[in-house]
Amino acid sequence: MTNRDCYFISGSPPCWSVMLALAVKNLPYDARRLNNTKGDQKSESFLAINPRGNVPVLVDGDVTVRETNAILAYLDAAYPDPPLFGAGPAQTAQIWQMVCEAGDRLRTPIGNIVRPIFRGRGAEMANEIKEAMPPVHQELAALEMSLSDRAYLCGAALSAADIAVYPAVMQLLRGATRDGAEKLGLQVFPLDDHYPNLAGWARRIEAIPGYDNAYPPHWI
Ligand SMILES: N[C@@H](CCC(=O)N[C@@H](CS)C(=O)NCC(=O)O)C(=O)O
Repeated sequence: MTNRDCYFISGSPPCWSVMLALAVKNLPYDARRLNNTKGDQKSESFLAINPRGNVPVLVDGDVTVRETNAILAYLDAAYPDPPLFGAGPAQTAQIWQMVCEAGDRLRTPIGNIVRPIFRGRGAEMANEIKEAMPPVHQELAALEMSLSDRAYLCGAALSAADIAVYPAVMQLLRGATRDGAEKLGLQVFPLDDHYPNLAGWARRIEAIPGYDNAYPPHWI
């Protein structure tokens, strides 16, 4: 039992980002899993914590924060070591830029690609899925290139950019390994074959102490 609760839905990339940030900062927390299918996030008790009825939500003592990026910013301000948003204005801006773009250009489109696959509607939605992939590949190729001369997306140190991007990439990989997904030609799995630098980067993230606690429980 800690004085810090992280409310999450298993497999949600934004929740995973927050839990990775807690791991990087070595902050103990109680992972409060909500069952999306049962609508736990719309229950009266949870709406009292977050009237918007979504996750992630961090309750840190007296402070309650919703919205992934707000939580990352809060954690970095409250617990600066190690920093998630770099050192100095230029690096901070570069990291924020990638965090914002990760949401728009990876998390949202990847969510749209994998949702039908997870729901067993991959074949039915094959055309839409195939059309949605090229912009995602374009983003992945840019990340792959940037990782040719650095360990992490914004430099030598892990930052919020890595934490924002990683869960979306993992969600895409999981989608690519679901039954029937091989017919969709997603061209991402295994990651080593398609994006070797990203595969190495993913392994570095997976070595973070506390990584296992953040891993989506229903994926185990
Ligand atoms: N902009 C929000 C989006 C959060 C979000 O989309 N959460 C989803 C899980 S990935 C959720 O709570 N879905 C359940 C619902 O809205 O009922 C953030 O970044 O925190």
